[in-house]
Amino acid sequence: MTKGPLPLADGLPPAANCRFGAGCADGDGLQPHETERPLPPEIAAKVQDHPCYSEQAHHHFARMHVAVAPACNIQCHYCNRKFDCAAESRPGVVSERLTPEQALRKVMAVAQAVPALSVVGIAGPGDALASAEATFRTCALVARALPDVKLCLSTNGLALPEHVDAIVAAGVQHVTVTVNMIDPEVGERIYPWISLRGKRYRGREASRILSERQLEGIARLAEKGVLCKVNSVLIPGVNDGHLPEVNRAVRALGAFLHNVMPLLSAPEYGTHYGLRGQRGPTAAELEAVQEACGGARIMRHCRQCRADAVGLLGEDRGPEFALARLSVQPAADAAPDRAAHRTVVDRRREQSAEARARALRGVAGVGVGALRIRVAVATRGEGQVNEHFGHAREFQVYEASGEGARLVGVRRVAQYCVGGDGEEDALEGVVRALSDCVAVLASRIGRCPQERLREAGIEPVQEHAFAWIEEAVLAHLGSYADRVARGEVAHAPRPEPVPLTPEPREVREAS
Ligand code: CLF
Ligand code: SF4
Repeated sequence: MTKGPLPLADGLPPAANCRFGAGCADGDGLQPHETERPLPPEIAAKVQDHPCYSEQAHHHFARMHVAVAPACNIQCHYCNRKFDCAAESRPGVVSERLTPEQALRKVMAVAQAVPALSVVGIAGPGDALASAEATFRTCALVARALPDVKLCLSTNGLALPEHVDAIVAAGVQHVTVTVNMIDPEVGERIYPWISLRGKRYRGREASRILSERQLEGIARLAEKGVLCKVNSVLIPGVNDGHLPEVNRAVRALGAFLHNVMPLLSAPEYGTHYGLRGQRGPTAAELEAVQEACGGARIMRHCRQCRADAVGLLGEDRGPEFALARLSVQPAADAAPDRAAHRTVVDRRREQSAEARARALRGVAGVGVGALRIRVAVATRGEGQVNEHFGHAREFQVYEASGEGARLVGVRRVAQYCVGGDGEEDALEGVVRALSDCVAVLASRIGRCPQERLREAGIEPVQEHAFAWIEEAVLAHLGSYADRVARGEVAHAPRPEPVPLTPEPREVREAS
């Protein structure tokens, strides 16, 4: 367990029914450690090792999804579920469907092999509450077998009001509700139909009913002390201008966190939007809406997981735990390993916080003034700059200033170094995806990519290999500011990155 309290942002007053002390306020753009105050201990205990609810935790803790919920009770224009697909990395896709008993076998196998496991989630491939029997049976089995692992559900919210009591009884402490609109006029462009108690509704009426039930469900979850995260899919031209209103509404009802995610609409996904040419947002558009939603706590590290994802967010361990590969002997629990991992993480967090404080003092010494830069980081977890440039499937982009370093987003890229053809294309993709960054920090960067990055005005930096991320980012800010002051570097606005989520060259499985 972390020793220090987790922060809660200062800002707007809390919602009337908010149990989180300062409500969901955030978004002043300043650094958490400077502007936030501690979360109440009972909330801190719920989020400190949940990789989605805490950006800090996502460096250290893993989640797994069990695909026990194939059915859905609504249709979204961005959805096309695939039940036997290993090639697409997006929600709604799985390699195999599981019964609750199979899910438990898989959970036990993962728990034995992955001491970082802290959360078991049910996120489809359909709606967790449209397959409520399987969902709650799975929760009961997992809760009995692994009481120290958190349970998490994701739902579209249509069936939420009548399941809140069952959620509480099952010991589920985290529920994600996807809310893309509160205005049925917007909703009718996202949802062609919903199905409720055997009746199908269409058009605005469908969206009105969906929205009412989502909001009622969120309010009831907050009343019961269940942490509720709202996911919203940003669909340019459909709900981009509307999401700040959604943010205000869900925050007022007590939602803890708001995750604004980009629409994924590649034509090969076969969704209505994909086939109609509806584009997703650029990184700049996504950030603009996240900032406009700045009144609530905003999640910026979502990886838009598959419904059978396993591992750290962004990691790719699902295929290791396919049913056919599991031992016929049930795996024994490894609770002591998880406890030991938590102790190690506590120590890492303390070391990282000390290093960040040191780095901030260093930056103050240099005097960076109003300088604000973006730096990309290659990491495979543990909060360190510890990934080779050529192995990275994503880069975490930090904004650094005299106030600190904050994550502004994660850019997925095609892995550069997989051997064979296509490396140049992959490298160009990385350069485009990181064009707003002045530097990329990695544990190692090959000579070819170094040259290309320099040509593009992105400094390749290896000297912070295995340093804590924020410490490294701030150290780079100090060095950059120093060079700007001496006239060695001309600081100028950087071009916008495009595209936001290119398809990786080699997608096997992801979350
Ligand atoms: Fe899974 Fe969702 Fe729970 Fe996380 S994912 S059910 S809250 S344990 Fe996380 Fe994945 Fe984003 Fe979801 S990164 S898609 S927000
Ligand atoms: Fe697909 Fe989820 Fe929408 Fe159902 S609620 S149609 S599973 S995205």
